[in-house]
Amino acid sequence: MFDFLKKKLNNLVKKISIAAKKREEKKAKPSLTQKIIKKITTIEITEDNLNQVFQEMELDFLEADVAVEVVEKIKNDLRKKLVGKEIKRGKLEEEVRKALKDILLEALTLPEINLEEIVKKNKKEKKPTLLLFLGFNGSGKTTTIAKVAFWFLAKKYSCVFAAGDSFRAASIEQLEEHARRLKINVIKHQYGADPAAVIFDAVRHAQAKGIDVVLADTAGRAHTNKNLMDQLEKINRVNKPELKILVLDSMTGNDIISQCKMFDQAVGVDAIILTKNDVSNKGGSILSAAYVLRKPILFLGVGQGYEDLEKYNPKQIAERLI
Ligand SMILES: Nc1nc2c(ncn2[C@@H]2O[C@H](COP(=O)(O)OP(=O)(O)OP(=O)(O)O)[C@@H](O)[C@H]2O)c(=O)[nH]1
Ligand SMILES: [Mg+2]
Repeated sequence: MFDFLKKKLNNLVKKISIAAKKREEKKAKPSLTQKIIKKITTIEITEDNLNQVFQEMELDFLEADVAVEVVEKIKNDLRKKLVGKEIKRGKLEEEVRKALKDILLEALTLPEINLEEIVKKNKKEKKPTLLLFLGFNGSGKTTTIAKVAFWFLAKKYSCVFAAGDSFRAASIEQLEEHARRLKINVIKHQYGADPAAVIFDAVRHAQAKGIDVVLADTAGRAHTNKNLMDQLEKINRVNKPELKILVLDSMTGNDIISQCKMFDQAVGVDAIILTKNDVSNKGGSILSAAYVLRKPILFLGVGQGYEDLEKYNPKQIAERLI
């Protein structure tokens, strides 16, 4: 995971260090002894060094799916942390690496949502928690719903699915198959039915049976599907979900930014789950999603199995990246 971006970031560290060293070698003319010693043992990174390196690496960042905004942030923060600072020659690479790691961690640190606490609190008030999953076609909504249910079941919370995708062929059967394996119920209507009503029924069912979590599937949609976007707005208005969770496919690269903005405008996005991190490998989309969108990321999807769901952990990601 993230190997591609990791390689690029390590290159960045090396290049900044090399650029700074090269300039020092050119510049070093003997002056006072003290000065010479200082020159030999310390080094200074200049604005030019950074500009040159970032110019060289522009394509690398794009290739790794790092959004332009993020590249700008990294550059500006590195400037603040490094330019003009005298660094011991032998520590150059280490210092650059440390600065970059701090910057990444800051970019990756997001407001947090404690999913379990929310469910626990609602349970005390005898209220089921409705989680609505939305996103583009094929982003991984249905699979993620099953994974999140598995996560709740492991914590001894009860779950029910709402078959809110009555649009795509075989979508209900897909959800039913997951339900069968996880041994939980699905509340469904026929294909073509109003998803707002299906989800409403599922919540009523959960209330009657004392079920803790309602996980509502929805059809994949894009902003060009006016009818489907209106439908989503109705689902939201009728059911007032506790959380609207946007499922984003990390393979789609920087597209996830416009996708999020679009769903956020339409119904408001409370949190994000980023899927397919096991296949995307590039790593940049997670950095872009975190830094540009500033929405809580609940989990990362890292495979097709139910257990392939990782809690989002910015520290761990920063460690992995550099
Ligand atoms: N490798 C990998 N595959 C995933 C992950 N999440 C989902 N998938 C796969 O992505 C494909 C699409 O997943 P679905 O869950 O059907 O996506 P969806 O968003 O519900 O699709 P629509 O309902 O058609 O919009 C399936 O083959 C899933 O197995 C993940 O984290 N890693
Ligand atoms: Mg689906």
